[in-house]
Amino acid sequence: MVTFLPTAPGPLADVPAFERAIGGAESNVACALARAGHPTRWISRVGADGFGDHLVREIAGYGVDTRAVRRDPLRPTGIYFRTAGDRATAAHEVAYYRAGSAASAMAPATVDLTAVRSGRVLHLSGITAALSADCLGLLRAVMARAPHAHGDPPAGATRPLISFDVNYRPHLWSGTQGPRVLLDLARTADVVFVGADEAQAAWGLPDPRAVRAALPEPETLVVKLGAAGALVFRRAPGAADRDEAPAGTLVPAPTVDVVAAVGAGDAFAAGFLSAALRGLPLPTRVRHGHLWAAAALTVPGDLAAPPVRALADRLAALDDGAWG
Ligand code: KDG
Repeated sequence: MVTFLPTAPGPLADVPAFERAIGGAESNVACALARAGHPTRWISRVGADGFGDHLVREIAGYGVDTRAVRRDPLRPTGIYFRTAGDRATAAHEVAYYRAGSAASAMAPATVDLTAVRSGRVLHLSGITAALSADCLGLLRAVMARAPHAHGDPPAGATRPLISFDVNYRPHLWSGTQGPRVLLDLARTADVVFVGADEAQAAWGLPDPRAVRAALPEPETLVVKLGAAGALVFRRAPGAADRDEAPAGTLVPAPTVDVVAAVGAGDAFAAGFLSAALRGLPLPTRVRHGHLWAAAALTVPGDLAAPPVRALADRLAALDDGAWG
């Protein structure tokens, strides 16, 4: 999506002008990973319009392969506007203009499924599921298969590790089915990211243990706790229903001065997946997630340059006492 960022704080009704930037959960993840040197492809649909040109050019500029992006002559590129939000609560207003967008016409018949299945990791978002029945059908089609064996992205994969960010956006769901649909999708993923606040809002689950109890299937479940870090659950290899640490492992996050929270979840997912692709241990994956999120939290837009790898590796190697 093309994103319009406010040039001044305040409610949407009072913002005098907006600056164009790029956003969208999956493309944010792709851009961050590409910028960190991972070969990355973004698969989507945009309009055959100037916004579509801009989006494809910008995303390709990060080093993302955009050759599987289709241009739709009949539907426009989705856009959205947002306010700067409240620094203390991170609350912000959002106005979406994406009903009937080119992306909402994604379906098994309109995307390149060979491309979808070709990577080591396939990252998906619950936002896409909310866009249309076709989009939901696409997610169901690409996620419907047995979970991956060991939670690591396979080299020379025959099928990708499926990573799913729940990204519950209540405004995008009509009716009440959204939370149920998201839970069912999450159950078929290998790695799931969800905020504790989202899990409470969508599913009424009061704490991370309850989230794990409701979502035992994914081999790795990361429940994000905002400034307090993240609690990660991972099934012991070969154990169908037992976690290595039943209470989860708390991985604290560094303290940062938040400028804008939008995009931080995507940066977290990208940092985590980058470390997973490098074969780093699970807590280190979460720490890379935190570090990449910290970079995104301290800029107004969705996207920040991820931390330089050597520095992130050094920080991730510090013991827990240096964190949080
Ligand atoms: O995660 C960031 C996204 O929320 C943002 O870029 C826009 O995809 C978006 C959405 O629908 O909220």
